[in-house]
Amino acid sequence: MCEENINAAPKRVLSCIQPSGMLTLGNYLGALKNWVAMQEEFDCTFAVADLHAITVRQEPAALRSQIYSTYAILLALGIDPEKNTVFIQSHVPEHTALSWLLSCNTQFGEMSRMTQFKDKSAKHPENVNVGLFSYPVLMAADILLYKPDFVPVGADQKQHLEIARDIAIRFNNKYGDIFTVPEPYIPKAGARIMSLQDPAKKMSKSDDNQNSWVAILDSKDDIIRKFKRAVTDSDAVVRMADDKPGISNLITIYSAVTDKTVAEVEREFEGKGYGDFKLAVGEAVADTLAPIKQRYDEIIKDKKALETLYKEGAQKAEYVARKTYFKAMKKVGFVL
Ligand code: AQP
Repeated sequence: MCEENINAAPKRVLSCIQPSGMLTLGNYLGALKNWVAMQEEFDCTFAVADLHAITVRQEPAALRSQIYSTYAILLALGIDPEKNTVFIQSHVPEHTALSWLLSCNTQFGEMSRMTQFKDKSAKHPENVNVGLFSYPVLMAADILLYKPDFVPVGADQKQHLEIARDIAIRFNNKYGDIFTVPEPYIPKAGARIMSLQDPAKKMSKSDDNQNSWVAILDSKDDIIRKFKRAVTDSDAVVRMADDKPGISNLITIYSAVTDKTVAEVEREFEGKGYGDFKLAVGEAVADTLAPIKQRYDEIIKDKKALETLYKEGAQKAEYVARKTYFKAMKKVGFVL
């Protein structure tokens, strides 16, 4: 390795998660497992994106408890709050402040093309609010404040990162060099986990059907029960195939939690029925999640320690966010 690389500062990565429900196995296998790995290689900023959660209706007491529990789960997974910046988005007011500057530099037309807005407004026709519409601008602010080199993205978030990049480039062209234009980071491994009740849809924590998702904090009994009820087909062969989305999803899950290849899984269950397979998936998932739940139970008991950590996290985040925000304000022409 050349000397230049040895001395180079680690690249910066930013990632957020919404406390819009109980974090699921999908969040874990698709994103959080990678967060834990990324902290070894990058300078990471991780946020609990609570402001985003209220784009759909949240019951106040439940929201508060979900924010605590999401933060505690990050710690229980092994994310180190000393090494990284781990904070709650609403504790850093520069997110909403910068989002106003960005909103005034974002066109109505480009926001109208966002597929997530179309999906979520179709799902909640009684609450098509302005926040839901402008959500990607707040997300652009979340990202651009911290000047990350990379933002990990799943397929569903690609469009939002693209708009954040477009906004950054436009702003820089107009006002000068303010924002770093982030690159997408495609993690080495990241499974897309589908609903256990409708394998055509992704597993989502806000799905009203509780049998469709497995929460990271579910008990072993609940996990096994949910897998037993998982929708499959009548073919009774454990094989990955496009016309077997339910079984394929279970194979993906089993392979992700056991680190076995799909071929190994298919071999292991050759000649066995779906009952045996579903039980094995449930048990393997429960075994993977049990130590996380155990650490979580310890962490959540000590609210004072948790408060100290998220406040320190907010201070670290704000130090960076303020600098970017005031630079942008100054360049736009505000009197500071
Ligand atoms: N089913 C999934 N499979 C793989 N990855 C997933 N992620 C979410 N669901 C799956 C990834 O988790 C990260 C954090 O997501 P988020 O909570 O900020 O928002 P989301 O993608 O909208 O997740 P949900 O669970 O579907 O939330 P709701 O129901 O509130 O909309 C992201 O990296 C996401 O890709």
